[in-house]
Amino acid sequence: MPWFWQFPTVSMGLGPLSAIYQARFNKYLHNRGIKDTSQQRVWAYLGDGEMDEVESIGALGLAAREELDNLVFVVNCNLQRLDGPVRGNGKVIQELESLFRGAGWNVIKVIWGRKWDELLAQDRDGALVNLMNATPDGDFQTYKAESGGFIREHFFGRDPRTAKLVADWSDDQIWNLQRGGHDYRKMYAAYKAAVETTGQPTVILAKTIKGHTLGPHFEARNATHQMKKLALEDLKLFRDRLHIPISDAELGDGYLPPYYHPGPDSEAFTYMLDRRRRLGGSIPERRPRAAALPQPPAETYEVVKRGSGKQAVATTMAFGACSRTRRSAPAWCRSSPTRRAPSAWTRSSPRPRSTTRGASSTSRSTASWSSTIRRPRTARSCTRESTRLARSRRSSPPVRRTPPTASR
Ligand SMILES: Cc1ncc(C[n+]2csc(CCOP(=O)(O)OP(=O)(O)O)c2C)c(N)n1
Repeated sequence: MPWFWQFPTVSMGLGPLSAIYQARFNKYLHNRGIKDTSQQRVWAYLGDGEMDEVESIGALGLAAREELDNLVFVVNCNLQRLDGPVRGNGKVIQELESLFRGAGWNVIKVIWGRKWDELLAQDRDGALVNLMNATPDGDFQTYKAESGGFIREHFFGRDPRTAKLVADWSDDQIWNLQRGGHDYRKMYAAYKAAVETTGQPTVILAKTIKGHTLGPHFEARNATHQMKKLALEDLKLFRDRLHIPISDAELGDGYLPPYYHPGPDSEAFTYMLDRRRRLGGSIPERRPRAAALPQPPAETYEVVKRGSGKQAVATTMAFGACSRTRRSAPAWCRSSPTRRAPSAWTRSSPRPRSTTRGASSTSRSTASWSSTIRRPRTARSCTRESTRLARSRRSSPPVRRTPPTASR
């Protein structure tokens, strides 16, 4: 698979960070007229434990400041990480909400599934909402590792008003009260609201159960992350719960269960293939289209070969000097994407001019180094960048006594 290509996201924290910078780059491409990315969106699917990594939250402010409405985070809040609760004594969803909202994001919480709506509609004095807010994540995890009867007693039973709400309900009905992240209608509504949001990035905080549908030995257990094999009994439950048409005989002892294929003409299969086709293939693929750049002629490097006088030259300075000998290195200058962009960069004067203000005769060489900075006239961010560069040039001492232009 020589062209297989993916972002490196397995180390927790890299996914959120690269998603933000990818979304920002897509905006950049669009704003500079290089590519129409107005219909592209970056979706990052993240864990609630993963949000504790510094990388996960380090660039949230930038995403809001840059108004990245092409970016959606979906945080799978199953309240568990590798081998235990994310916030046993707290509420990670509330915490994440304040974090994202404070950073300027649009926050959508999908906590309760549809079946709770009926109870919430009857909760006139807010007793149920109060109970929901006062129950820490560790308890919610315990409930889903127990049973409907346990939830009746230890959750609803804590307040006579909430106990009354479910008095007519069976334990099974209570057990089947879903969390929002497993209710596809609620999730669809959240996705729709996210893609319709403008001027802000969106985060969807979806409450789920770790090991959902895998049976009582897996769901919401602290060890779920480490459990790699389903016992025959769990396998049968899983099959029944998801209505998978595989017989007991086909399951055998459960060690090597068969794969299920819905058939090449089934609705699910044709839909899946169609989506793949529309995305351009079955796997992420690198499709390089850039033409190979010619090596600049040897004389391009003359300027650095002569040395830098008394001080050691920085790589950046040397590169800048080479780049500036445009007479000898025009090919790669011409093929740089920024020169193709319909922006002010293409309209800058053919000869570089100094942007160093107040360059005295004693700092001639500084002015010369700074002369490579061409100020763009339209792009705000580029103006900021060139000002920053000019400032840093002024504050650092020149490394050459003789301006490179003079030697040409
Ligand atoms: C930086 C880093 N540290 C540790 C790990 C090992 N690791 C893999 S998954 C995981 C727990 C993830 O928990 P969470 O983000 O809540 O996601 P969940 O699996 O519950 O969906 C850990 C610690 C890792 N991948 N990267």
